[in-house]
Amino acid sequence: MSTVNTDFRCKRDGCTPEESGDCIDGLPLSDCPNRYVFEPVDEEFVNIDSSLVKSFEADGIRHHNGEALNTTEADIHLRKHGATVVAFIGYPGAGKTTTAVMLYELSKRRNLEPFGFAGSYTIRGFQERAHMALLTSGRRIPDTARTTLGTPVSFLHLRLQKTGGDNESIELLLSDRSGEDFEQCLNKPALCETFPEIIRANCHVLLIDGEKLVNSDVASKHISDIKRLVLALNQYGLLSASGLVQVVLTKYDLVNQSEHREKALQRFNLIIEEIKKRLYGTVRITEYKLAARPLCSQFNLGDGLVNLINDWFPTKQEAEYHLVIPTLTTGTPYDLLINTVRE
Ligand SMILES: Nc1nc2c(ncn2[C@@H]2O[C@H](COP(=O)(O)OP(=O)(O)OP(=O)(O)O)[C@@H](O)[C@H]2O)c(=O)[nH]1
Ligand SMILES: [Mg+2]
Repeated sequence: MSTVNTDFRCKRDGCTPEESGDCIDGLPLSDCPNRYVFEPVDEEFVNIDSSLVKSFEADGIRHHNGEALNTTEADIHLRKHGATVVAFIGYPGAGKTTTAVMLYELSKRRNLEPFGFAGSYTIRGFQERAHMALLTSGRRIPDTARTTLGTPVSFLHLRLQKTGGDNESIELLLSDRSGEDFEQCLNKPALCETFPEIIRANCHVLLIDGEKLVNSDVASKHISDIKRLVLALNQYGLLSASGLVQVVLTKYDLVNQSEHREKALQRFNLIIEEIKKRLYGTVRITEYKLAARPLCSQFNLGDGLVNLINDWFPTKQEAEYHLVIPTLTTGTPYDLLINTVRE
């Protein structure tokens, strides 16, 4: 039986909720944006996590504390436990970080049926990224902090479990990289070959910014930039290496309520066609529309996320075997006799 262990710590100097049980700002602990869960979420994770921490120490790497993993830590995790690496690819503001955060937030709130939250080593990493979307940030409109240029790629860990039926679970490492890094690849295509998450990915998620596709002033440039990025990645065989490319139209709520909706969808289809042409036969390509954090009530939070997750689960191949007995015209009498026996 697993038990939830919620030993909260605070990032603020002088605030010690673990001793006093109170927040220095007088907030309920559940609303404090600076808190993080010090211990892993359940007993099963305590065991796994402590070995993870030990190995980090053995390698002289910082003690793991719930923050997003750097590349070395992600590699250690992959070697020890394995995971499906999901590489989010997209230009600044496309919605990469928001997508990762919403996977965590919605699974935790049981709003991602049939997938439920089953643990994370990087709760603090998620919470830091989610902060600007929460009421406690003081914002009226939820937002996500920019992943600024120069920030090295990081990885957020999430374990999801399918509810009902077979209770299958999946370990995910979700990449978080600044969109500017992808812009730099346009002038220096070889750069994308140095992105560890792109090389290790089991799935590449290419995010197309819906907000840009509805705006005819910027749509053409966005489309052209996407095509050039796909060319650069393809030049080094990086996209086909993962076996799955998901092309995702983000901020679908904005697309849907725009008077240029149809035009934007046509533009998205053109991008898909181009990608399919480029990658034909080398990789499985799926396409989705996503409203990870819609601003209008016609959409539910995370509309479209479940489709992405479904693709990340390994597909079960149901093989059918048929016994084929060729009809013999020559052979020994025994050959001819057994050849008369059919299924
Ligand atoms: N309306 C709407 N806004 C969204 C949606 N998803 C993300 N956004 C907003 O789009 C903006 C950019 O999202 P991010 O997740 O920071 O984008 P990013 O790709 O990580 O950008 P960089 O970190 O700059 O590379 C934020 O203000 C989000 O709140 C959505 O589904 N609908
Ligand atoms: Mg970001």
